[in-house]
Amino acid sequence: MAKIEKVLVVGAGTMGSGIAQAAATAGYKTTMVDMKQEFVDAGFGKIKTPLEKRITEGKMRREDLDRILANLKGTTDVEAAAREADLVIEAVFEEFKIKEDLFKRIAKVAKPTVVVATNTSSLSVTQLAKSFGAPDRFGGLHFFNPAAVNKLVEVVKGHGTTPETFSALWDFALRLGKVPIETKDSFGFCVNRFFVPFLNEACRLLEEKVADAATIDAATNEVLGTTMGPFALMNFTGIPIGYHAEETLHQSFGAFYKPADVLREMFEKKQLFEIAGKPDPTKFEAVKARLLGVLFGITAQLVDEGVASREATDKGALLGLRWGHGPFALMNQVGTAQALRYARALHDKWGKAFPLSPSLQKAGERNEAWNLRNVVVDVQGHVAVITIDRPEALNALNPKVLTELGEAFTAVANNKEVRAAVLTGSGKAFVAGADIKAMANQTAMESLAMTTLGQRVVRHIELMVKPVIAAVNGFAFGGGCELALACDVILAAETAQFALPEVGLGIHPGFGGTQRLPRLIGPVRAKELIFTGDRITAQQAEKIGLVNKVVKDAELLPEALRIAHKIAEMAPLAIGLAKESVNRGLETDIDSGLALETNSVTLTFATQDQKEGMRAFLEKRKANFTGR
Ligand code: DAK
Repeated sequence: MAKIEKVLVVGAGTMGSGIAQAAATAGYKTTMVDMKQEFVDAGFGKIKTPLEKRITEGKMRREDLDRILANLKGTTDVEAAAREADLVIEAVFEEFKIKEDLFKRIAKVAKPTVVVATNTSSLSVTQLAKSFGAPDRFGGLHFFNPAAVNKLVEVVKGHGTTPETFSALWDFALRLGKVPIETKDSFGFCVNRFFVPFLNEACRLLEEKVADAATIDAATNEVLGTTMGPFALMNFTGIPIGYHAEETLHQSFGAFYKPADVLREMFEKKQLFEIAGKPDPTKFEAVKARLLGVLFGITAQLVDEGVASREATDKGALLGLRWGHGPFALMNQVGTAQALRYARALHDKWGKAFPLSPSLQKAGERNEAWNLRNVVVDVQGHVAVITIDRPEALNALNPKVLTELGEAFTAVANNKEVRAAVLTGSGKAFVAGADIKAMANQTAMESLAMTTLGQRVVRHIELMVKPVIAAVNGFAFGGGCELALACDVILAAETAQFALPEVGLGIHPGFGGTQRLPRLIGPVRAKELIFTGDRITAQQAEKIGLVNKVVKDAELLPEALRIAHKIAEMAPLAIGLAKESVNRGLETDIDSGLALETNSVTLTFATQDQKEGMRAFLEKRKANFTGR
């Protein structure tokens, strides 16, 4: 798959200009195309006006805007632009025929390696791929408004999308600083599938006079931690968007998704909802029961259908919709038994049109919480990759993440197949530190509990027999830097940054930073970093010996895996003993260290691997170590 350098965004409207801005900001040579020059100019205006305002407010430097604009071109000649592009993102009017014609035109002129993505929110990616003619190089990139700012991107696999195309689109989203979630090619993908009927149900509550709009908005804000309820939001984004989206879902998923009469009326009369008034809290419970019933019922269904995972669905709500809670985390809060009752009430009313999710039924009948993971373990042969996956908070370490990290490393330690591990983060951070929100109001005793938990995990990584490679993919701040310091090898991506900013928060490093950093880079350098809280680049970190080496962003994981697999080919017991000798030896005087080494190396002679290693050398063949 060719490297993506030149990006073409077709459509200079709200979404197209936002996507073009995001691509140009990330350093891609980006062309924005539209049918008429005035549309292209308007697209540039949409990009420049808010950024000029930020400059006036002192929130952005002019040179940063100049840099973005230097990466951005506008044209009306789609063919000429398509000839050059490595990636084409279509963001034109949401009509199949218009998109179909466009993809046919692009297919005629584009490079044979071009990757094409549609930003459709309601059409089938698989059907659109047919009009391009090479479904293997076609997928969906569904951005959320405002596309330049909103962190979420749904990366959609059409039936023909190859794994290479999917990962090219996924990596592109990452380079834009977005949090991608994988979704199946199903109408509404993940987020609109539950969000649009959620808005529609709010309309039904209004027309059934269960509550007025102000009350429904206030009840929603209370339960979801939002600042705009359904009606305020629909007024803000425009009624037609919600209406059309609901109508598309209606055609695919049946009666439950039929647009509410009041929504259709507002759409036809081009009116906005009346949202003024004093909310009536006595009606909150009735409103919540219905809205949560829709939310819980549909999100559980879409996960059962394989549209997205539970974790991805929660990320969709947190990042795409800026809710305070994901639906599955919220189900855990109210209890899955209660969540099932809410969903069942709708099922009883609608029958087959609102099917009851089997997984929700199963969990709810036992009132079992969903197991939502923030740490993912992927075992690839003798190597385990442990990924901290909480990108919405830059992988900040809260008690849940620390507990799961502990469990992950225990599982790796106990897995006889695994000989080395790689630790990394998802999104643009390795780990941006201990969770400040979780710590802000902690008492000293609560802080002690978190320190104990965190230090136990970090020490476990340091002491475990199997080597651990930190693949630092982005911010490694505070507790994140300390986590990396406990690893045996530290690789950094070019764009990674390191810092110990704790003193700026009125605390100091608490996961071993005051101890391990001076041992690694010397006390004066460590004190400078700890006392100033300064951020340093990956290159500076390499210079002071904080990291082993810096590699290109795209090569970070492959390089970490290469080293891990190489280690995994060596004698595991000898490596474990060597790791212990180095670590313990650093904490003692040279004579004690050498004594430790003597005992340790002597022990290797009691292993079968020593016999195998030396025999293999003499027999001029590769050793086959078994870890015995
Ligand atoms: N904790 C909680 N949330 C965090 C976070 C953190 N450390 N870092 C980032 N986030 C959240 C942000 O609040 C934001 O959430 P929303 O506002 O969207 O809800 C989201 O992640 C995205 O972050 P930004 O919008 O800020 O992203 P930017 O790219 O603009 O900035 C940044 C990235 C890394 C420069 C910035 O997020 C930042 O400065 N973050 C804080 C970094 C930091 O100060 N880290 C050190 C944390 S203190 C102890 C044990 C351990 C420790 C101390 C004591 N004992 C238990 C006593 C260790 C302490 C630390 O690590």
